[in-house]
This record gives sequence, structure tokens and C-alpha cells, in this order.
Amino acid sequence: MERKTMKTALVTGITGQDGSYLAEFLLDKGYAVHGLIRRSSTFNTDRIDHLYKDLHDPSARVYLHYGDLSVSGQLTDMLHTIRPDEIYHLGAQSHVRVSFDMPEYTGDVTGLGTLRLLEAIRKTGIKTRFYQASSSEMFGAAPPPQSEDTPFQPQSPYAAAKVYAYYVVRNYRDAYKLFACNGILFNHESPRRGETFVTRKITRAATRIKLGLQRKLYLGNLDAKRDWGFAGDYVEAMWLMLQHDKPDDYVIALGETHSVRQFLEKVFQKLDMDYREYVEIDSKYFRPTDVNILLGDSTKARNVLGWRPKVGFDELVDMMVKADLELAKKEETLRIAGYERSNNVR
Ligand code: NAP
Ligand code: G4F
Repeated sequence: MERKTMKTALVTGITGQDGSYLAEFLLDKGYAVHGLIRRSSTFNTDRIDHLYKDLHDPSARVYLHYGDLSVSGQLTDMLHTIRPDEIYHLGAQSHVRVSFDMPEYTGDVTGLGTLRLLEAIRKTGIKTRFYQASSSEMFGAAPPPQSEDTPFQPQSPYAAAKVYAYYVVRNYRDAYKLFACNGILFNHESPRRGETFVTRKITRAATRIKLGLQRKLYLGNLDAKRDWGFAGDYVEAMWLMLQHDKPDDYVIALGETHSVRQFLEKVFQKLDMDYREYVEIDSKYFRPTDVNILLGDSTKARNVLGWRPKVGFDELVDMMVKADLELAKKEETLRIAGYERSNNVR
């Protein structure tokens, strides 16, 4: 019988929310998964620790490499050594509010980071397929619904950096015939979402308040509307784009929009509480310019790739509340045993 060789993928941002779901998905499909990780003085691999096996174990299929998107030589060496069949470029300074505090760094990592990887592919001459984590933030002030044909009106240094990256991907596809795709993903969340993004900040705080571990939740603009889906569903779309016979750009979205206030109401209601008793507005969480409304039209991805999200908005909220309630209960147990976790709200 013919032995099928294992496909190899390189994932930048493997330690992030999406990277962890994607690594799981690719391992299930039989891939060997290489990930770029940053050196950190504290552990930053929590989301993928359950996937990692010691390399002396013959069944190990996850390989981690130290590097940084701001250093091009390293990226080129890595591609030369790994020669991945597919590259999923998810690494970025991904926080919109932070991009106003660190605009130059965000431009370097989130914008130029993509160019550095594309150049590494071009210089090494490896045959690979490239996925770029583009974002619905690029639509910015453009009225909804937003699709592949909607002109970009970026409203932050983060969004501007992503627009730059989007266009270099298209340019390298045209100029050098690279198989390179932009996935224009609308907001996607999960129990693994970073704790400073609004959905997770709310589910963490509400469940902690419920158990008496926290008293207040400070937020910014409650009127902003987002099209929130489940991260696990969205990583499948990334993979589908790279399996298609030609490279293209696709919007990925649930196609429903809800305000931050509606999300808040729903979460607190599930816990039998009224958010108005606990939430205070703090101007530090407002952005110099915000995106008022995002609502995606993913007809193209549904028709061409056959992509279908499995988790709806209500199920997503349920999933996040349940997971954070469990986490808060563990925290409560530790607190009773004398261990206080610091709750640095950012
Ligand atoms: P995330 O949780 O913030 O993860 C970002 C990842 O990038 C982390 O693994 C981080 O490493 C890594 N990273 C940051 N700076 C780096 C650098 N200088 N060099 C190497 N790696 C670096 O983001 P996510 O939610 O998973 O999103 C994944 C990608 O999709 C990002 O590009 C984001 O901008 C984009 N996106 C996200 C959404 C969404 O709703 N989630 C929607 C559209 C697009 P550490 O763990 O060490 O910090
Ligand atoms: O959760 P957010 O920080 O997500 P945002 O800005 O939409 O960006 C996320 O989604 C993008 C896709 O559209 C990604 F490209 C990006 O990497 C990231 O994953 O904020 C959502 C909304 C904003 O309007 C914000 O002003 O919530 C509002 N908000 C209100 N109070 C808050 C807060 N956001 C945060 N992070 N923290 C608050 O206290």
C-alpha cells in the first residue's frame, strides 16, 4: 500500500487564540505542525500546552521555534529548514486599542511582518501556500453589510497595518504567482479569547462578580456593534482557503450584529444579574476613532468553499459563560485555600 506523506504546516501566532484552535484542527487532519513562538520571561504557551509532546516521543507532531516577526533573516532561515506545504500567518499585535498606544510597533509587526514572510517565501523559492489573517477592522467606517467588494476605510493604526498586509499579499500573488489568500475574518471569540478583548473581559468579570471575586467592571463604548462568531469555526475556513484550486480573498462572518451592550445584557442575564448594577464607564477604554458597526456578508466563502459556521451567537455566549464560570470556581477554591490571584484589569 502506498504510504501517504504527512503534510507540514507553519503557524505564526500559534500561542494565540486562533493559533491554538488551528493547531488542533491541523493535527486532527494528520499534519505536522511547526509554530513560531516568542521568547518570554513567563510562560506563553498555555493555549497549546495540551498539544505539545516531548520531541523524544515518536508520536510528537508539534515543533516550536523561537523567532519574531520583526526579524526577517530568522524567518527566511526557518522557511528554508522547515519547507512547509502551508503557512498560516496569524501572528500580529492584534489589539486595536493598543495600536493607538504603539502605532509604530503595530505597523512593524502587523504590517511589515507579512511582507517579511512573503519575502522569505520568494527568496527561498519554496513551494508553499500562504494564508494571511486579514481583518474586518479594515472596513472601518464603511457602511454594512461588508463583503469582498466593500472599499476599506481603516480607523486605527492596527487596521491600516492590516490593509497594508492585505495589499502586499495580493501584490505577491500577482507579481510572483504565489498561492496567497486573504481571509477577511470578522470578530471571532471563544473561551480562549485574550482577556482584554471585550467579550472575554465581560464573561470573565461577570462570572467573577457572580462568585464575589470582583465588584465592578469598567468598559468603554457600549454602542459599538460587532459580528461575533466562534473561533473554532473560523479556523476551518482558513484551511479551506488553502485547499482550494486557486488563491483568492474571502470574508468570513456569521452575518449577525450585536452591540457590546446587548452582549453585556445577555451575559449578566444568564447569571441572573443586572449589568447596570456592576458596570461603570471609563474613558480610558474609548478609542480616538472606533468602528461603529461590522456585519459581514460571507456568501462567497459559503458558495465557493462550502464553509458553514456551526456555532451561533447564543451558543457562543453560553460556551464562554460556562467556561469562565468553571474558571471562577477554580479561582474561588484557590482563594479559600489562601491563594489570591491578582486581577490586573487592562
Ligand atoms: P491573539 O490571540 O492576540 O494572538 C496573536 C499571536 O501573535 C500570539 O501568538 C502572539 O504571541 C503572536 N505575536 C504577537 N507579536 C508577535 C511578534 N512580534 N512575533 C511573533 N509573534 C507575535 O490573536 P487572535 O485573536 O488569535 O488572532 C489571530 C490573527 O487574526 C491576528 O493576526 C489578528 O490580528 C487576526 N484577526 C483576529 C480576529 C479575531 O476576532 N480574533 C479577527 C480578524 C483578524 P504571544 O502569545 O507571545 O503574545
Ligand atoms: O473586543 P475588541 O477589543 O475587538 P475589536 O476592536 O473589534 O478587534 C478585534 O476584532 C478585529 C476584527 O474585527 C480583529 F481584527 C482584532 O484583532 C481584534 O481581535 O472591541 C470590540 C468593541 C470596540 O468597539 C470597543 O471600543 O468593544 C468596544 N469596547 C467597549 N469597552 C471595548 C471595551 N473593547 C475592549 N477591548 N475593552 C473595553 O473595555
